[in-house]
This record gives sequence, C-alpha cells and structure tokens, in this order.
Amino acid sequence: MDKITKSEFKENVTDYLKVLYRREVSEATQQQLFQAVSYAVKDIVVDQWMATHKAYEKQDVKTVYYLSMEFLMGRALGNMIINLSANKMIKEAIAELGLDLNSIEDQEPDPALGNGGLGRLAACFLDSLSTLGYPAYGCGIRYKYGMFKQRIKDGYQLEVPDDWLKDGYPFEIKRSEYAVEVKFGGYVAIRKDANGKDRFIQENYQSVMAVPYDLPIVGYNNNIVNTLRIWDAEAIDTFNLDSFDKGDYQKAVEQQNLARTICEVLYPNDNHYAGKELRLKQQYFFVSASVQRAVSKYMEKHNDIRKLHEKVAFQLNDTHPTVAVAELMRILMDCYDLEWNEAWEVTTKTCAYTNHTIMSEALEKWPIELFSRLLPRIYQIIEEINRRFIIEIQNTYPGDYHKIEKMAIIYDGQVKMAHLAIVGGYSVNGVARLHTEILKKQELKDFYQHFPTKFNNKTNGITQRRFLLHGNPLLADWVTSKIGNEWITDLSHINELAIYADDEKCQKEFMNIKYQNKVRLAQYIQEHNGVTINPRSIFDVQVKRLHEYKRQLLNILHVMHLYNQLKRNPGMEFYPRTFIFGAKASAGYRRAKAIIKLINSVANVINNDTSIQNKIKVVFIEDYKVSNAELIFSAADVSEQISTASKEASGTGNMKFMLNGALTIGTMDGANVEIVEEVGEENAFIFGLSSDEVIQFEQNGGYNPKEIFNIDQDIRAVLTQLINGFYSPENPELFRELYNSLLENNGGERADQYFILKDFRSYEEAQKKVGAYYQDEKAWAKSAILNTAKSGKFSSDRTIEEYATELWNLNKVKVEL
Ligand code: 26Q
Repeated sequence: MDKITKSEFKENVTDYLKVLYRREVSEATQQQLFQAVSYAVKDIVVDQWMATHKAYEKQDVKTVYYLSMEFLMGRALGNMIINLSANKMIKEAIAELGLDLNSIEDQEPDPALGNGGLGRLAACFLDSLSTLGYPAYGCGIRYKYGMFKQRIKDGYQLEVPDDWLKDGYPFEIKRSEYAVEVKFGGYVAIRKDANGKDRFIQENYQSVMAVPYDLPIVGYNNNIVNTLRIWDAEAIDTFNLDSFDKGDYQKAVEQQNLARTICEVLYPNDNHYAGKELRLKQQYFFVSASVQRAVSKYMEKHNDIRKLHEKVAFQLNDTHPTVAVAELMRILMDCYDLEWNEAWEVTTKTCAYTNHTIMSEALEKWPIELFSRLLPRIYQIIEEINRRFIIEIQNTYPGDYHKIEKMAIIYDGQVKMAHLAIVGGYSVNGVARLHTEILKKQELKDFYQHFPTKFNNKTNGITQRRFLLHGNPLLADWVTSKIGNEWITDLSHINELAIYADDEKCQKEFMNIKYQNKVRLAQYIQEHNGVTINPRSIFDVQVKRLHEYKRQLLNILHVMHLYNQLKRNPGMEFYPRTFIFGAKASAGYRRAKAIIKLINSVANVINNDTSIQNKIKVVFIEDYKVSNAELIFSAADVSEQISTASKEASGTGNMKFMLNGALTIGTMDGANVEIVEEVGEENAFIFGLSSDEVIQFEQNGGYNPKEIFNIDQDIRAVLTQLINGFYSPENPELFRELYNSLLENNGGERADQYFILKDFRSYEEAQKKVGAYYQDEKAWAKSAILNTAKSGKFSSDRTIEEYATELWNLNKVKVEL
C-alpha cells in the first residue's frame, strides 16, 4: 500500500468537507473541521485495520475478547494521530490548512461509555493490546447516552444527558452483516429431536437484534489496529403491523420498546451494585451477542468446537459480563450438541474473571425470580452448574454445611455472580498485590482454599501514550530529549531519568515544565470556573469518582481545619495551596452529593475571604472526564490517594499522577503500596491506618469516633461548622447528614465507617510535611523527577504482557503494509 502524502491528506480533508457539508475550509465550523479531519485520519487507519485483520486470519491467531460493560475511551482523534507513524505529516498538513489541531480536538465529545477506574482500565488495556500487537476485541455496549455531564449550580451537582452521538461519531463503522438475535423471557420447552435426544427450546420469548459498531484501536507506530465492538439494539423487523393479530401486535410493540431501552443509558453507579432488571438485560444483551459472534467466527475457520479455548479467551471485566459462562454453555450444548462435561471443559478453559472490588455493596446478586423470568434457559444452566458445584463442595468438606452457605452460586433466593465467575473460569485475578492478598485471605478465602491455582494478581497499569505523550507534551519532549523515545513503547526505560534527579539544571527544567502545565490548567479553570488561581501555589489534587471510601470528606475537613488555623493565627507559616477537586457522584447517592455541595460551599467562603491573602484556594472542576484529566494530571504537584486502607482495589489515577511527577499523599491501600515500593517512602507522604488495622477494627465492630470528638478541640470545631451554618448560613441543617455519618451509628452502618476522624491527625501531619517539603525546591524537584522515573512498572503494557503470557496465551503479530 502506498503511503499517503501530505498533499493527498490535505486534499482528503477538503474533499470530506465538501462531501459531508458542501463547505470549504474557510467557511466550515469547528465541528465540521473536526469531522473532516477525522474522516481523513480514519482513511489512513482503515487501511491498517484491514491489513491487521488479514494478518490475523492468515496466521489463525488466538484472540482475547475483553468483555466489559464499560469502556471509558476519551477522545480518539488526538490519540490516533500521535499513534500513527504519519503523525508528523498529519500535524503539518493541519497546520498548512491554517487549522489549529488543539481546537479541532476540542470539538470531539469524550466517548464516555464508562464510570471510572474499571472503564478507563479497559480503555488503557485496548491501547496496550494494539501497541504490543496482540489480537483482541473489546466488546461492550453502544450506550446512546454515556456518563452524564456534570454541571454545578449553586454548588449542587446537576446531571445533564451526554448526547455524544448527536453530530455523528466519525470513527465508528456499523457492521450490520454481523447482527445477531438475542432472546429474553418466555419459557424453556423440552422436545425430542429426530434422534430422540432432548432439545431445550426457548419459546414465547421476546428478542432484539444486536447490531455491532466497530471502533478502531490504533497501536503505536506498528500498523496494528484492533477493534472495540459496541453493540446497539434494533427491533426485529416489525413489518406491516396492521396484518398482525392482537397478540402479535402487542408483542411487536413490546419488542420495539425493549430494543429502544436496552442501550439507552449507562448506569452511573461506580462501585455500587444496583439490582435493576434493565441492567441484567444490558448484561445478557452484549454478552450473548459477543459470545455468539466469537463462536461463529471461530467455526468459520475450525471444525472442532471442543478446541475453542485454543483460539478464544473471554476476559470478564468484573462480574458484570459473568452470564458469559452460562451463555457459552448454552451455545455449546444447544447449538453445537456438546454433552455437559465436554461443554464445561471448554467453558472453564475459555473464561477468566477479574475482580475489581472488595466493597460488599458492589457484589452482584440477582433475585432468582428476576433472573429466571428474564433468562429462563440461562438460569436452568446456572442451576445445574450450582447443583454440581455443591456436590463437589459436599464431597470435599463433608458435613461442613457452612461451606455451601458461603460458596453456593445460588443461595438464599439469589444468584451470586462472583461465585459463578470463579467456578466457571480458569482464573481469578485481583488488580493490585494488596487487593489480591485481601481476596485470598478474606473475601474469597473459601474459594482460594478450594481453587488455589486459579488465583493470581495483575497489578493495574495506565497507558503512557495518553497520559504522558498526549496529555503532557512538554514533559514528553523533555523526557525524550534526555533518554530517547523508547519509553513510549517500553516504559521501563523511564528509569533512565533517575540519574538526572540530582542535577540542578534538570530540576529547574522539570519544575519549569510543571509550572507551564499549571498555567495551562489555571487558564482552563479561569475559563470554566471563573476562579483565579495562583500557578505558584502548590496544586494539591483529588480527582476520582465521589465515594465515601475514597474520603474526599477527609480532604475537605482538613481544608476547613487549615482555614480555621489561618484565621486564628494569620502569621502562621503556610505555603500557598490550591486544593483542586473533580468528582462525579452517582445520581442517587445522597451523601456523595452532599460532599460535593460541601466542597463548593467551603470554596465559596474561603475563596472570597481576602483576610487570608489567597493562601488557600479551593476549586471544584466541573465535569471531570478523560479529556480534562489529561490537563489536570500534568499540572499536579500533590496526588491525593487517601482511601480507607483495604477499600481501594488498586486505583489508577495514582499512577497517572506519579507518571507526571506529582508526589503522593496517601494511605497504604491498593496500588499505592507498590507505588511507594518503587519510588521510596522518602518521595511520598504516607499516613493512616494500615489495611490490617482497618480490618481488625471492622471485625471488632468498628471504633468510637466520639472519643476523638470529645478530646480533640480542632476536630470538634470543624465538625461543629457542619451544623452551625458556618458554610451554609441559608440552611444550617444542610450538612447534618454528613455530621451524623461521622458520629452516629445508623441502622447497620457504623459511625465513621471509613475512619475519617481516626486518620485525621495523621493526615494533617502528612500534609504539614508536604508544605514544608515543597519549600525545599531542590528536594521537591528531585522527588518529582524520581516519581516520573520510577513509574515504569505502572504501564498497562506491563500489565497486558502479564495477562497475555500468563492467562491468555496470545502470540504477538506483526503487520507490514
Ligand atoms: C454494578 C451493578 C449495577 C450497576 C453498576 C455496577 C457497577 C458499575 C461500575 C459496579 C462497579 C463499577 C465500577 C467499579 C470500579 O471502577 N472499580 C475500580 O476498578 C479500578 C480498575 O481495576 C480500580 O483501580 C479501582 O480501585 C476500583 O474501585
């Protein structure tokens, strides 16, 4: 294939403008330019995409299907351009057309088909799979509305629908030829076939067509393009409604409604299970479509379904796609006539499960009634899996009835998806070392005892191509000028920066880049929030989903305490600090929303108090998402990773900050443990209870926060400000619920269940050290450089190498054009 030249690329842009909008460059809107440039880039991408799939077919490769309800992709255009080898040509062409790439990129809506960490991890994994040359499909749902847009009004969060498809998404390709039917409801009839064999036939069901849309995932400079396949639901042909009898008409309308609702919207819950029927429909919808298609594709080239696992792996991103286990069993038995044992053998060699949480409220359990009504055949199969598994448990632990109670897949009227995922797959992995250890020792102890070899750890990672190369171009160029560009595809090289950590000139350069990024973020905040912040102040940042266990409340209570101190003692030694927050709360999570309101109320009071001479500013960045995250990480000095120890499975924001040279203030939780291990405790600020201590307290019914409240004046002063109208004169009761959550038991919920007061003083100590350390410019710069230099382990390339070699058994493919 001939490489496209710069003038051809420019011509393509003008042609697309003409064909799509009958406009010339000079007349086009920014959105139209974005579309035209995207089509011109897609043109290059599609050649590689086709070549990649030809190579895959020719080499008959094994493929991983990463099944996930969420893919938090962020913008594609800029990322695609930096990944293409034609990158320089494209940038020059765009400049020569008189266009500004940054403002064109800004036109792209973030495809936000995910909530937070789990969805973004899936996106980083796809980037790494392509860059490493591993054959892969991401399989998910084409939500019409992704993660809501957040608006802040009077300090409160408002949710605005995210109509990301309204102008058309240029990179997707509809693949109607691969549409498949997915069936819901009805009942299972057993009929004898011609050979006298029992057949299980779903009758009187409703169904929809699952229609795939493919998005290209471009590898870095290697001609490899994998596919993110997201499924949309369309109604089965309901031609000629008037010729139906009454029952058919009713059914046709119901099927249309079903198709319309399934892909309508992403559930905005993060780390919280919502037992909604529609959610289960979404799960089965995309899983059934993906598994059906994967099996059909396999059978196009192979004749022995018993060897499926040699060419196909299904990785289950948390329990959300776990019906895949039963769906694969169904297909193998009902469509390919395998006996139970043969089907089970194949299934348990094909499926693998990743656990992303130990929070009990996130565990998926479905009522039998709902499950069996919606998925009658699937439920039958799960019942049989459960029956056989219980026998296995009884035989292994005779007389130990508790084992069944704790391990059964169906128990107490509920289907437990984690248990199904563990029993039905060959691997169970946690996402950071500490997390995996807690799974083995506590949450999944019985399963670990029973299946010790299934358990393994895969510490999460992030893609340096988005979060450094694209998000922080100044630092990326600086790194390349020092150590060359191998870090882009092998982040272990970034360690070569360590020799510059003590070099004063390098320290100055590094901190100057940080300063410029802080100016860039300050401009964004000025434009979007109307708040002026000082780029010379310490940028102390906590951006992540709002959840009580992540303890944004600890952060803001500490800000309130600092403010009290400054008011009492204006001459106090204090280096100016800007506390930056960004967080979406689930629409129905009342306390999380109250915390957002509190942050904004505190910001309002502090930012407008001239008596403290701008020493503290508090900023809440509206609508935190992948695109503004890139600006935020690159500008951070301090990374807040302050979850209650044992609660954050891994965290990945922590890694993005580290890569960009921020110092972590954090607990020994999730991947923080491994971050500190890499960078050294002297280059981070660690505080708080350990996970063992937290678990100890929990096993003893918690602790008594009132003891702290009673003896600690400062804490008492801060908490009292939650209920005396100090930050909400218009309604002093506004934050009563937060106050109560810290001091009172509430039903089954312990007072201060996340140990905020318990960790408060230790957090304050760590924060004091941050302030003091920052004033030692050389020491800080050295630590900042070392954070970047020691971040090599946290590339998702490393993580994916581990999955690919230890779990999926994939081979790398090379594609020449
Ligand atoms: C479940 C049922 C119904 C509706 C929603 C959900 C649901 C949705 C999203 C449950 C959980 C999630 C998301 C979980 C998540 O993001 N977990 C995070 O995964 C990251 C990647 O492994 C880790 O780094 C984080 O520590 C973990 O919190």
